[in-house]
Amino acid sequence: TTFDSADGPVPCVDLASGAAQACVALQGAQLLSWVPARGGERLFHGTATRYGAGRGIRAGIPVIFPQFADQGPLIRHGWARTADWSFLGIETDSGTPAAVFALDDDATSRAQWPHRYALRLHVGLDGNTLTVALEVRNRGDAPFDFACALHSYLRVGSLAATRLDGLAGRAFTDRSSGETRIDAAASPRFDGEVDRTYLGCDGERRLSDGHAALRIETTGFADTVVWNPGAALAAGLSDLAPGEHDRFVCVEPACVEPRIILAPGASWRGTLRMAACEDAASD
Ligand code: TA6
Repeated sequence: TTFDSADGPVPCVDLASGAAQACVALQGAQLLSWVPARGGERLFHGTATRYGAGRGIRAGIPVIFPQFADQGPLIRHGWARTADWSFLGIETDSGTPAAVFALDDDATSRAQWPHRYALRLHVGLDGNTLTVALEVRNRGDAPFDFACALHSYLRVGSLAATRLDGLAGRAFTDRSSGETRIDAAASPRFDGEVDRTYLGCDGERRLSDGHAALRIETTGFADTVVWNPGAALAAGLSDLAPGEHDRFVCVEPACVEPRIILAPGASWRGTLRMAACEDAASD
């Protein structure tokens, strides 16, 4: 199918399971929409979001590989988010059906990074739960290392009412200042730019905006990046409409530091599971 954007039709795969729905763009295998059985859309999608070959789409869940941001010599956030992935079909072996998308190295990727890899993104819907698993396999004959992330733009009603629990007391690197510190507050305050890489953390996180909440669990991803540009930086982003930074927080399961090292034939898998809850107070 296609998703009708202001920049024209975007080739997508629509997924449905009972009342739950999702839409994955083939460009970047990027989830553009997730509507769980209960409640409405949970992923951010802006009114000024731009689409087009080769450009990162500021919406949904971009897949970041093999470099995080500008932490290395390659193109910012790597090319997995702009490459055209293939849809392999629906797998049912893990119980819940999951759509599988593939991206393997090619001449263009090898010209920038001389490694042979196979990426698979598995997207499963089950009632109020979304499961996204990223798998990286080394299909070459030399080891390589990589960083990766699921750069999830999670929709919120407003930042003032937004809380992100589950990371209190953990050390993070503030990407804007380069400092590593600990915030004793139960939740970061989203009242300006927030760009934090929490290193070596797992467990459950919870994002709530006073009306709806998401329970976020990850396995395999050692780090969590939390990002919102704040009003001042957002004003410089041409693909974000004025005021729309107030409608999302990026909570990104990631492997930033250290990078994952894969021996020939070896693979790594990271999973993000998000469950939609009715409000912050219940379950
Ligand atoms: O994930 C945080 C981050 O690296 C921020 O520093 C911020 O710039 C953001 O990603 C968005 O990056 P992009 O290249 O999509 O504009």
